[in-house]
Formats: sequence, structure tokens, C-alpha cells
Amino acid sequence: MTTYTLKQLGWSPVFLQSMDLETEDPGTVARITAVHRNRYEALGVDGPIELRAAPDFLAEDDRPTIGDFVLVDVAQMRPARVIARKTLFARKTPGKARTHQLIAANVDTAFIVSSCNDDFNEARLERFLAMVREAGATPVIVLTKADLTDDADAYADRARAVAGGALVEVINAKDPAGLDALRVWCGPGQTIALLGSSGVGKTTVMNSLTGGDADTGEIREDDSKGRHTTRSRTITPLVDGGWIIDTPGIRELGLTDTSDGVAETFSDVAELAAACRFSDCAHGEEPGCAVQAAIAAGDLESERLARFEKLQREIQFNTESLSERRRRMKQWGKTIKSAVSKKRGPET
Ligand SMILES: Nc1nc2c(ncn2[C@@H]2O[C@H](COP(=O)(O)OP(=O)(O)OP(=O)(O)O)[C@@H](O)[C@H]2O)c(=O)[nH]1
Ligand SMILES: [Mg+2]
Repeated sequence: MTTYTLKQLGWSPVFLQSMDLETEDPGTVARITAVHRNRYEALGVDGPIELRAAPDFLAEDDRPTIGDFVLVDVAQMRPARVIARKTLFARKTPGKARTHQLIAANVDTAFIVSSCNDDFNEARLERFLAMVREAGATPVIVLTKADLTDDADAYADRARAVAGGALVEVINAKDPAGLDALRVWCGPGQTIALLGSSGVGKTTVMNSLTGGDADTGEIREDDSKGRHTTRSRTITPLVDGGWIIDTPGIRELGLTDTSDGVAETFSDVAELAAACRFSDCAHGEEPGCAVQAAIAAGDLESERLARFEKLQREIQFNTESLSERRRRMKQWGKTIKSAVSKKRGPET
């Protein structure tokens, strides 16, 4: 059995800042490696452990997700609490529910994977970029299946046009020898996450970086028909000492509270908007609109402006309802606390 030191697990002194070292023992820290319905798998300094589910009343954000460091309640063998995260990826729960789901925590670098075929979609890249930037992680756009097309450069140009400075790497994911541009992110203690829709080659990239043989899908004519091969999130050690999180394909990434990430991803539009004559310019018919002038001059695509405005509306809609929900959860937490303390009677 391989054991890892906390440092090898990706721990850094930053995490100590949120710990009370008088009462909390770093020796009971473990990293969550899998989330199941009623239990967690984790790696502690003595090896793999299994933890019981967190208490039901915890808010979604307080529940462990993959990549989290938790303090273990050793008597109960369950997570006592999640240690403040360096980064956190979350998305809106698909469908009508106004809730969000955690995707992964403490990721340093996200490989946003798309392939050089019909899967490629600027709007989807922008969404992933916004989520990753909001979290404070570094996005890298990885374009796979370059070996199956003569147009890889054209896809790379389209990706760079929306990347806002993120690196764009064009690869054949099946060729481990051609992945040095990705390996630079994979050093000791680093955590990488693979994000993207189904069939784009996330697991293939992981296998090429780890030497592993996790299941990959069949070659398909059309990736957009996404049948999910990877069914759950996994975290796997990398050859150079880091960790890589593979995720099931995400086709629709609904954004929640990511307005800073969106602003950063569309900083070109924001800079133009700052030059509009009116500070509350809606970039429609107003005179002196620098955004419309840039579109007329061919410096900005009208589609990009439309996508930016769509994301802004979506975030506003989703965050309003989320904050209402947070208030309710807080109130609920207080109700539980006061019920518990009434039951226990006054402290002696
Ligand atoms: N030729 C070629 N095939 C690739 C490349 N990347 C992935 N594939 C193939 O594409 C198929 C799907 O790859 P996966 O790695 O399973 O895709 P995934 O993103 O993990 O898909 P899900 O697990 O469903 O989310 C497999 O047959 C891979 O061998 C590539 O760069 N070149
Ligand atoms: Mg997969």
C-alpha cells in the first residue's frame, strides 16, 4: 500500500490558516478521493480510509467534495469539518432546481478539454473559463483529436479568440510523448482537474499522463451525442507527484455566483464598455457606444457580446435565488442550534 505525506497529498501551509491548532490536530487531516451517496473515501497519512456521510443539516457548501481536505472525527469516522478551500468549482444543478452542485475543491489547474471537431463551442469554453477563474484556479484549454483533422490550427485560433490569455494546447491525447505542454502543470503537490463534455478525451488525457488504463469511450462519429463513459469523479496520482481529477462529461455548465470570473473572461468587452460615452450604456442604440463601434469595425464579434450578456443575465437570475436559499439555510442552522441547546439545557 502506498502512503503519502500530507504535503504529497497536496497539503500546503495555507490550509493551516483556517485551523485552530489548540483543538484541531493536523494528524487527523485526510483528502477526499471519492464521494458516494452515503460515504466518502479519503486518503490520510496512514493510507486510505472510509468515512460515514456528513450530517444531513449541513449546507451544500459545507459538505466535502472531491479534492477537499477534511478533519476526521476519529471516534465517529466521519468528516468533522471541511478545511477552508483554496479553490472550489461549482455549477448550477441541471434542470429547474435553483440549487448548485460542487464539482471539485482545491484544484490548482483546470484542463478545459474540447476536441477539434463538432464538440468545439466557444460559448461552452467561456463558461468553463468563467467558472475556473472565479475559483482562482488557472485554466488551460486543451484541444484533443488534432490527429483526426487538418484544421487543428483553425480550432486553436478560435479558442485563443475567447481564451483571454489562457494557454491553448493542441494535442493527440492518445500520444503520451506529445503531452509535455500539459506535464509542466503536473508537479509535486499540484492538483489538476479535467473538465469538458463527454467523449472529448478527458480520461484519455489522464491515462496518458498517469500511465493508467481507466475506461475510455469508443470512437464516435459525433461527440455531441455524449454517452458518458466516466460515471463518477476520481482522483489519481500523477507520475510527477501531483493529482489529477477526472470528471464525467458536463454538457451544460450552468453558472452560479461567477460574476468576477465572467468579467475576467470577457475583459475585452469590459474594457470597451469603459470607453462608452454613458457609464450605464446598454450597448444598444446609445450614441458614443464603444462596444457597438468595435463590432462595426470588426474588432468584436456581435455573438461574443450576446454570449456575455446572456451569462450576465443567467448569473443574476441564479444568484438571486441562491442567496435567498443561503439565508434560509442559515436560519435553519440557527433553529437547529437553538433546539439542540434547549434540549441540552444550560451549560454548566
Ligand atoms: N485519435 C484520437 N482519439 C482520441 C483523442 N482523445 C480521445 N480520443 C478517443 O475518443 C474517445 C473518447 O475518449 P474518452 O477519454 O473516453 O472521453 P471522455 O472525455 O473521458 O468522455 P466521458 O468519460 O464520457 O466524459 C476514445 O475512444 C478515445 O480513444 C485524440 O486526441 N485522438
Ligand atoms: Mg471519461
